[in-house]
Amino acid sequence: MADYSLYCFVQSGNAYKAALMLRLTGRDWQPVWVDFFNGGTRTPQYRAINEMGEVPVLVDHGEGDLTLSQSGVILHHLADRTGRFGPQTGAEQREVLRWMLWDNHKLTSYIATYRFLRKFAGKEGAPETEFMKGRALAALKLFEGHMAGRDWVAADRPTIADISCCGYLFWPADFGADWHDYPGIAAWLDRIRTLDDWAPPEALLPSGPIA
Ligand SMILES: N[C@@H](CCC(=O)N[C@@H](CS)C(=O)NCC(=O)O)C(=O)O
Repeated sequence: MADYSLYCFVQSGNAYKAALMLRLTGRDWQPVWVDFFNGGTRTPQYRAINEMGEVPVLVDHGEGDLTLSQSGVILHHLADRTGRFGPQTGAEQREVLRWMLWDNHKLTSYIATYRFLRKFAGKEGAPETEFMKGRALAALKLFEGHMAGRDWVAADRPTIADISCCGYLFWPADFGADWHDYPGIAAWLDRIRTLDDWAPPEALLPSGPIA
């Protein structure tokens, strides 16, 4: 058995955050595919694993099958376990947390929901989709302002804040973004691609039939 199991599916940028961290830190892990598009996160069996009914879930077999949900918690746990990509000072800790909270609330959540409505739910142009589009584009604009003129999100090196914020951003076509309009984000994504052992979501996460 691998050291870690990750409940995941390839369309999930939140799962990609955990998978990318496992990959960049050279962990021995195995994916457990969740049939999200057919209600796989809503079954009693899955709710017993994660009462929040969400992917990703990480099981750390080396810690007595410690079972973690929320990508931010998973990233912090792996940073603690590996000594990689974590904050090193109190100021960095606050900055990493600040951007991860912002990512979870404003960047990933709006982009993921907009992408879901547009790409998977067939609701392009619907009022709720347009609302989410506005929120997503506002978050990207703000993030571009932050990334312009700096290399990494929260420190002078890549941290779990970068891994969190990039979760959905390797799929710009899915949410109608053109990175030429966001040169700071584009250059940062290129920097992430150059990290040792970086791989895109499709190379790390399992897929299955959507419907
Ligand atoms: N804040 C959570 C978000 C997780 C999340 O929304 N996961 C989606 C898949 S990408 C999910 O499982 N949604 C199931 C649902 O909302 O019913 C995290 O970072 O782990």
